[in-house]
Amino acid sequence: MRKHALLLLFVVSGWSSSSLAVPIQWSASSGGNGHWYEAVEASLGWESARDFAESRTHLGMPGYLVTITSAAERSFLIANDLPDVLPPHLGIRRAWIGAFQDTAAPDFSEPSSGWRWVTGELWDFESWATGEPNNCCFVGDPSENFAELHAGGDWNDHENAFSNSLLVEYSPVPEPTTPVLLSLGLLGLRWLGKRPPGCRADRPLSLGEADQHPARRARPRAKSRPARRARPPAPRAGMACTVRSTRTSS
Ligand SMILES: [Ca+2]
Ligand SMILES: [Ca+2]
Repeated sequence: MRKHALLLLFVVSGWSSSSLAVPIQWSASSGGNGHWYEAVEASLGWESARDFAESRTHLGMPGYLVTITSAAERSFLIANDLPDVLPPHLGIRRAWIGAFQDTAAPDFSEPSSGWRWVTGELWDFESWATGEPNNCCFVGDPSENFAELHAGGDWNDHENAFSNSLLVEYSPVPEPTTPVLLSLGLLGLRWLGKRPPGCRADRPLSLGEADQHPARRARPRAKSRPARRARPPAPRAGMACTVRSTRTSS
């Protein structure tokens, strides 16, 4: 379906012109996470695309390169023609996603290990195309450490300097309530000799009790943007937004 084929011309200061598809929501009523997704036609390297995505907002929610963390989310994107709504680029409808290879990670090894999401979400779902990731055939970079999504839902690792469109995901920023803050608060209440609301005993909450505490239940959904996101190494001078590859395959 092409129900979100409306495209608007958008000029990004310092970057190439981009066209934006109307964001669509994976609604909770359809079993989704309530997040919004947007295809952006661009000609950006991965790091520039990441920065561009994080400069955007939708309905007050911050954007970031899409993180595909489940088969259901992958299916949602496919069903809504993402990235198929974008024009072909070098013969393939494709877009950057928020996956990168952390070369400093203890588990890093080429080509398949050390992959991370820009949001810091758990990496426990993959959808690589056959033979990918292969860390192969790069032109301008020393390696392929960034992922793109192809029409049909499969991923390919590619070099940062490759010129590409992108998919942006939008979700609410989580409240500052975390297990760490909750624990600190409970310790403080214990120090003061007070009981937190809902406690039936003058003692710290057990882990199970903490899960039932109103403050804990107010935590955002599991797939939310963390306060600090893992980021790949800083770009080398002159690399970002530089189109060096002219090949048609990956
Ligand atoms: Ca690689
Ligand atoms: Ca590859």
